[in-house]
Amino acid sequence: MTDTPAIVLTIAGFDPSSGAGVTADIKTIAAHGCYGIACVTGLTVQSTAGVCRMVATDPEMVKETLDELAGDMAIAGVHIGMLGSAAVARKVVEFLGESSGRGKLPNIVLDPVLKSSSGADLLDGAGTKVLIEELMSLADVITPNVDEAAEFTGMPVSNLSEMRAAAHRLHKMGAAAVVITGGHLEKAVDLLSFRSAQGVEQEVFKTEKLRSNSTHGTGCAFSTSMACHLALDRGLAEATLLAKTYVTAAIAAGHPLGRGNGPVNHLYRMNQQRRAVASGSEL
Ligand code: PXL
Repeated sequence: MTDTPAIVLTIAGFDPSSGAGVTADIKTIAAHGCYGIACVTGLTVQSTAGVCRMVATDPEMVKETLDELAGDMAIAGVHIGMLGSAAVARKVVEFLGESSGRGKLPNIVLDPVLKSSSGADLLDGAGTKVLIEELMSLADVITPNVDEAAEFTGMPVSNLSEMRAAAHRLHKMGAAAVVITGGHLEKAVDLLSFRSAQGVEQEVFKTEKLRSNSTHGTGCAFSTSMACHLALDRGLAEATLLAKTYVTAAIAAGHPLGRGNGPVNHLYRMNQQRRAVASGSEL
């Protein structure tokens, strides 16, 4: 019998085009050799052209799903994406917090999704307040992009020194570790910031920016990849580097799909394996 894979739970919305949300996350989790389980926080009507509508899940359904899964399986990592409503966000807090009586789940990565890349609201003001005031401090890492970091801190975040300052503010607001993703900046720069015995330590990850139309779901893919690497016992810096490498390769391997902003290719490694098998080379 083969070893049981690490189980990674994604708590996120449903994007029927599968570029973002739970169906995309399951692909990312499978690409990392982990076993994915999911709790759907809301449905969206969307295609590569953008989000038309979002309806949050009944909060009781969310709580019951999460309790049922956690009672059944040993969860090694948790990814949180779109929450959909304040009521759902509160149920996720109840599930992850001390009041659950379950003990802390390991490797919780919070991607604080506020809007879709096409600009649709995926969490309202009340939900954002729950996210900032209650959920942020329960996560091991949060992965805001520069716009989300600016919204949470009220500070401008458009270059590396502003990213550093915003990360310090986010620590003061309760975040244990932060990766601010700057994929939209001139150079693709991510900043990892975490508390250590020496105080706050920060590490910068830079790559050339890819010009591509296959960028739908990059935030979900990055944060889910981080949850997988942490679940596989990699440290924060290694997980950040490997997640960035995964997303960059998934963008580069994207196919032109749909009439809008197409999905990243979450399963690009399967194609590499198929090519290796077809050419008779070793895997
Ligand atoms: O990329 C953010 C995001 C997360 N989750 C769902 C989404 C989107 C963006 O469209 O639809 C379900």
